[in-house]
Amino acid sequence: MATITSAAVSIPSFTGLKSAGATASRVSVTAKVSTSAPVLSIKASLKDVGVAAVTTASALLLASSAMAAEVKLGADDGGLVFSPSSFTVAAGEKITFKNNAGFPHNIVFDEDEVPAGVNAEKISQPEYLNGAGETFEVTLTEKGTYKFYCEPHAGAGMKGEVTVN
Ligand SMILES: [Cu+2]
Repeated sequence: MATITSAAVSIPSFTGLKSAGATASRVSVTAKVSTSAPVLSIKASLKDVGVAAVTTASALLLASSAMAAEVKLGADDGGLVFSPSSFTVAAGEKITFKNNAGFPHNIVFDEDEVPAGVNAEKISQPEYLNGAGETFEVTLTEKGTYKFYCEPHAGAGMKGEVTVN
């Protein structure tokens, strides 16, 4: 099942954030969340997204338990990348993203870079994975190409692509 980080919303403290120009607006929203009153409602909606991902994974787990793909968040050498950054899975195959180095990380599927009809929000993990070994699991059922990125490190090149066939 997907692991939902207990520290659901936190302010990134690393300097890499500064280079994530394309995602700056989203990051600033996150920062507000942790310091102002609307925290609970926004936090709740983020959790709903996580729950949706869990549900999706659960429903398909029985049919696909023999298949799995694991993607490291951060390379063994500490590089801010998904490893592998480009891979292929079968429809219904479980994909596990696992914190490895350089965290926190998150996994955001680009709404413009997923197959038609797929809700990118429902398959993303916007909450940061903060601890070593924390995981996020997702199962993709629509065939096609999906692109995703880590918000804090997209500017440093932490982007990935998965083909479902
Ligand atoms: Cu990252």
